[in-house]
Amino acid sequence: MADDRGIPCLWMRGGTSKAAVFLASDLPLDDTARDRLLLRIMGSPDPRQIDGIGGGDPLSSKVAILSPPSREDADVDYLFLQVFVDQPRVTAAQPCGNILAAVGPAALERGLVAAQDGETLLRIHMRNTGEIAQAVIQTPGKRVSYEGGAEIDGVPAAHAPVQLIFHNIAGAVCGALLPTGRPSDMIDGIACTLIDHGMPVVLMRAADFGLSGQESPETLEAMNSLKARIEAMRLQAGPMMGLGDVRAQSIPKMALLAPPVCDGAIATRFFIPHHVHKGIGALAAVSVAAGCVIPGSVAHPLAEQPGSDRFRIEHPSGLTEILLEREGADICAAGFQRTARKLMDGLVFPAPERLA
Ligand code: NQM
Repeated sequence: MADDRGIPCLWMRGGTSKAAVFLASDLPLDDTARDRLLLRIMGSPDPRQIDGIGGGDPLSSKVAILSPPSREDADVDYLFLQVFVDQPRVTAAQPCGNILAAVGPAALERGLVAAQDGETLLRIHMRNTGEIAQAVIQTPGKRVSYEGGAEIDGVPAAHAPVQLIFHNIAGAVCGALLPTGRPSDMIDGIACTLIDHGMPVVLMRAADFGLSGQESPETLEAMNSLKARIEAMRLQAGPMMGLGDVRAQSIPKMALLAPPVCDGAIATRFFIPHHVHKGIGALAAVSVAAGCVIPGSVAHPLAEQPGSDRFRIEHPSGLTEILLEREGADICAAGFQRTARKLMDGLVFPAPERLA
């Protein structure tokens, strides 16, 4: 794999994030060698990622690796990697629902899956957690179409919808929906709900930090003592959630919650974990929605319960609608609609190896 010949790469928007999408066969087999190469491709570590294709933001410093299915009940395997912007670190410990929206179109573009005329249903094996997601991609004339009328907050203009549905993703990362077995725990004197419905999240009341929960990401980003306090809580939450020492991890995510103000179910501000999200992660929003229906959780008394199975989660860019299908107290399916777009298809040239 000679770097000077370039490496085939699709640069895709998935939901409100962007990722470099590769075929596993175009990358080194060895994980350490692969991660070192990805750091050079994205331009990390560097706050601006100026010598790579990363955008200097965790939301545009993401990688998806696709390969033929390793399970009979899947059509494609998807491994998500978060490439840290300002640290020489790549992690497979967190999943990503936004980039998941780009996986179906990318798998079709690369010929890993044959398109049907009209819509194509793909079963995506999410290798980070071992779960299957079902994706419906618009494929008129057996070609991926990115054009359509679906709008998501945080992305200008309308595009083709990508529907994503999950079954049994409670405890996908931590092994249990409520990893401590309790709907609420105290950390540093603050009530928290430690939850995993696809993404490990610590739910907290914004009011307990003297905040309204309507602050802008920039305002929160500038509050250094708040950030240090939340990070100290996160380091305690990690072992409580069975995640071990999370100092070098991008999970759990930390959510400040408040009553809704835009006709949604609940308002959120997310630390992911060292930057404030400009919107919300898709699976993180599923975990918040799940928290809203659990009596005794931090979210439950703040939430306006919708009269349907659609939970509109408020965030700094607008609203993200989450479907929660329930049978009694159990959540049997969850889903959301995103859009995705091919931005560039070509060869990427990694920066030179850095001297230690
Ligand atoms: O929660 C950002 C994003 C995400 C994650 C992050 C995501 C999800 O917006 O499913 O999509 O929390 O690191 O891409």
